[in-house]
Amino acid sequence: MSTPAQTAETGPEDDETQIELTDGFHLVIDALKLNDISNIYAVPGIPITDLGRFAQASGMRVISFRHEQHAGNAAAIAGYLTQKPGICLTVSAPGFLNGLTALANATTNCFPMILISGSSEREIVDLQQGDYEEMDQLAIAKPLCKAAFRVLNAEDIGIGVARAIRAACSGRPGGVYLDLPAKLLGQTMQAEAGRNSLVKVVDPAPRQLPSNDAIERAIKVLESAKRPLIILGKGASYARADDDIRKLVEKSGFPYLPMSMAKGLLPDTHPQSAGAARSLVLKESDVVMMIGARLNWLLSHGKGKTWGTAPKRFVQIDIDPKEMDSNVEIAAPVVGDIGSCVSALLKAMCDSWPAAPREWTEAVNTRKEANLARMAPRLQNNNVPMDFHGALGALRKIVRERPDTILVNEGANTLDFARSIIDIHQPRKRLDVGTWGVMGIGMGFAVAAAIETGKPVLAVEGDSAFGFSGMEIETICRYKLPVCVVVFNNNGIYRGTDVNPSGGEDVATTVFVKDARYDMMMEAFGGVGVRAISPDDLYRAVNDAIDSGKPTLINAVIDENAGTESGRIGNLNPKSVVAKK
Ligand code: ADP
Ligand code: TZD
Ligand code: MG
Repeated sequence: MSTPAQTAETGPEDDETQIELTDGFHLVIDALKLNDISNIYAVPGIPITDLGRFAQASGMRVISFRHEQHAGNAAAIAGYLTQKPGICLTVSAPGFLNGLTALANATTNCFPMILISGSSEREIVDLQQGDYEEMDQLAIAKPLCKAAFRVLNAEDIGIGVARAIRAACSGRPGGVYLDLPAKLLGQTMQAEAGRNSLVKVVDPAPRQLPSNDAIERAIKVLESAKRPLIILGKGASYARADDDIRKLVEKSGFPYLPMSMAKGLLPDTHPQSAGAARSLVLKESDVVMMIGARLNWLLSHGKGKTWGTAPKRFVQIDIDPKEMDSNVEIAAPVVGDIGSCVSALLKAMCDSWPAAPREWTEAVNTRKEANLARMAPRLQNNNVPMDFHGALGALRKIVRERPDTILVNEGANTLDFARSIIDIHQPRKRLDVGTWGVMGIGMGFAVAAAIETGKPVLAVEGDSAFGFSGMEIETICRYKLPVCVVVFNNNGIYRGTDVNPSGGEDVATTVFVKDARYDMMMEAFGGVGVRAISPDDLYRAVNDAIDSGKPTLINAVIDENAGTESGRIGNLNPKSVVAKK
C-alpha cells in the first residue's frame, strides 16, 4: 500500500480512534502495483500531476515525456515487450487526444496498453457548459480501442483497473482506455475498505487450447504440401513460445518467412530462413502456415501478383477466430494461443515426419544464395556521401556483433533497406512502424525498450521519421538511457532532390533544410552528437555510443539522391491522369 492519504477523526463519540483514509490517487497506484505494473509513461498536468508524484513516491518508475503520443508509443511497446499492459497517463482533452493516436496504433498492432486520462467533471461535460479541457473522452476513445471504461466511485477503482488489464491482455491484445474524472482522484474512503476493494487479476491472458479436430485438419494440409512455407508474424514473437516455434520450424523442415517484427524469433541467419527469397516463396508455395500474422496489406491480402497463380491452401494459427477468412479462404483454421497451438502441432507431428520436399528447399536455397551474393559487395562500399547499402552494411555488422541490441526503425527507404539488410539474431529485438507504417514511434519505442529491458537501443531513423518524435531526445538524455539514434539524413522525405514544380521560392514539399545538424540537437541536452560521413565513421561512432552507454545522436550524411519515392511501397501511391509538368 502506498502512503495513506491522511487520517481523519471520526467524530465526538469516538474521538480517541483515528481512522486511516485513502483516496482515488492512491487506490489507482495501489491497484496497478498489486498487478505488478511498475512503470508509467506520462505527461503531467491537471488533474493527474499528483498521481505521477504519488506514483513516484510509492516506488513506481514514472517516465515523463515531452508529448503524449510518445509516452503512448512507449507504453504500447512496453506492453509488447513484457506481455503486461503498458501504462500511459495523460491530462484531459488535448493530452488525451495526443495519447489517442498511440492507443489506436497499439490496438491495430495487437499491443496491450492502457491509456489512463484525467477528465473534466461529468456534470459539466454532459451539459456542455465549457469546463477546463472539456471533452467526452470516453465516447471518443471507444471506436479506437478494444474497450473503454470510466470509474466514478473510489470503491470501483480496483475493479476498473482489473477490467482494463483483462481487456488489454486477453484474447487478441490491444489498447484500453480508462477514464478517471478529476473528482474521483480526490474522493476518500476508509483505507481498509480501499485495500479490500482492489483486485489482483488472476491469469490475465488465459490459454486458449485449439480443438483436436483443428490440429488434425492442419496436419493433413501440412502433410500434403509439396512447396510448404511458414510465415511468422509479430503475434508469434509476442507470444513468447520461442523454443516450440523453433522446434516446429526445424521439425517440419519448411522454409519460413519472418514478418518485420518477427525477425530474430529464429536468427535471420537460420538455414531455413527464406527472407532473402521472399518473392519466390510467396509465389511458388502451395501450402502456407501463418503463425501470428495477418493476411493484410503487408502480405498483399494473400492474393494477386505477389502470390502468383499456383493454388494455395492456408493453415492459420491465431487467437482471434474472426481473423480466419478475412482475405482468403483458410483451409485449416487453428484458433487458440500460439503457445498451445504450436505445442499441439508438435505433438501431432509423428516422429517420422518426412523431410521437406528436397526439390523445393533446394530451389529456395539457390535463390536465397544468389540474392545474398548479389547484395554482399554493395554492403561493403565505403562511399562518401553514404548510400543506404554502405551505411546499413556498417550497422548490420554492429548488430551481428552485439545481438542483444534492440533495433528501432522507421522511415521509408531507411525502413525498407534496414529491414532487409540488418539481420536480427534474437527474438523481440526489432521494433518498427508496424501495421500502419506510422511515423513517430521512434523515440517513444526507444525509451521504453531501454527502460523495460535494460539493453542497448539503436534507433535507425529517416530524417523525416525522426522529426515526428525528435524532441524526446531530451527525455533520453534526462533519464540517461543507453540509446543511440542514427538519423539517415538525406535532406528530406524519400530524398532531398525534389524541386518546386511552380518554380516559386518555396522549396519542394518533400525537402528539408540541407545538411541539417541533428547531432547538435543532442548536444543541446548534454548528449553526444556526431556527424558521420562514411560507413567507417558510422561504425566507429555507434560502437563508441554503445560502449559508453551515453545518449548519442549520429547524423549520418546520406546521398540526397539515394532514396526512391515511398521506399518499397511506391505502388500504393494513386496516379493522377493529369501528366506531371
Ligand atoms: P505481422 O504484422 O507481423 O504480420 P500482425 O500484427 O498482422 O503481425 O498479426 C498478429 C496476429 O497475432 C494477430 O492476428 C493477433 O490476433 C495474433 N496474436 C497475438 N497474440 C497472440 C497469441 N498469444 N496467440 C495467438 N495469436 C496471437
Ligand atoms: N505521417 C505519419 C504519421 N505516418 C506516415 N507514414 C506518413 C506521415 C507518411 N510518410 C511515410 O509513409 S514515410 C515518411 C512519411 C512522412 C517519411 C519518409 O522520409 P524519411 O525516410 O526521411 O523518414 P527516407 O529514408 O528519406 O525515405
Ligand atoms: Mg529522409
